[in-house]
Amino acid sequence: MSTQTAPALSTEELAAYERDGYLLKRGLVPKDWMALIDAETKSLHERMAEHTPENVGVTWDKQVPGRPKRIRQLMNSENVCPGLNRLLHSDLVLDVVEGLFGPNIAHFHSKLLMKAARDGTITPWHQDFGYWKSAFTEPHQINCMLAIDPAETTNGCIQFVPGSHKRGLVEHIKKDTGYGFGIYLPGYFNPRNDAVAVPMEPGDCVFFGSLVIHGSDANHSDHDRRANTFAFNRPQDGHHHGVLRQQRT
Ligand SMILES: O=C(O)CCC(=O)C(=O)O
Repeated sequence: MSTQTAPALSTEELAAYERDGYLLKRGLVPKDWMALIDAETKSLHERMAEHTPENVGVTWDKQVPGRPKRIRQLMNSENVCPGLNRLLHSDLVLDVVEGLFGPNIAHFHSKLLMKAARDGTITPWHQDFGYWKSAFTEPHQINCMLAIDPAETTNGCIQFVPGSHKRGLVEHIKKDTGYGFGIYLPGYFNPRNDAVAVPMEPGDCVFFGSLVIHGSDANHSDHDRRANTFAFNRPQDGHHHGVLRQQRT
């Protein structure tokens, strides 16, 4: 149970999440926690290329000849980064999730989205429920995406289509991209004038549901764009890696 006395979210924040389908919480994670996460996720490309533990799942980015091997996505990131594991179980994150999602919270999965400098590829427009509909009957999931590096448009910060969660699930295309993210909306990552880029600083977290349309550009810069997404669902929906909070009945 939460030990906080002040509510994690204001009325304005709750209204913004309901309206837009996402909510940015700036500076949620303290600097010393971020220093640990930064250190533990440094040189991860090289370490995983040398040896990938069995309890994680790595998808490699498209490798351009002459360029290094780069991780695009690492599933079960809590197993390689104790700092992320601490954050996943913390009131810092769970109080916000509870405020937006309700008191019954399970850990669906955690993943690092590495998007390396120069090599990190596009995440085409999609709704997460386009991926998850085979596992769940209802789009009742929530993500918390943590910025580890500063993220802006030049290095592929996340972009959302505000309010798109209200229009329900759209038909997705299924097509191998060679680097994961093989389920996406028609048009792949064509520019959209209804999308809003969300630049983030290390320690900022953006919370979003599984129906809001989002995507992100390739990393065209010399700066990595490491991020980690924790995904949560309801214990009663199954397909989870442990119950994190449950309301007493
Ligand atoms: O890496 C990104 O910017 C986006 C990741 C994403 O859209 C997802 O994991 O659903």
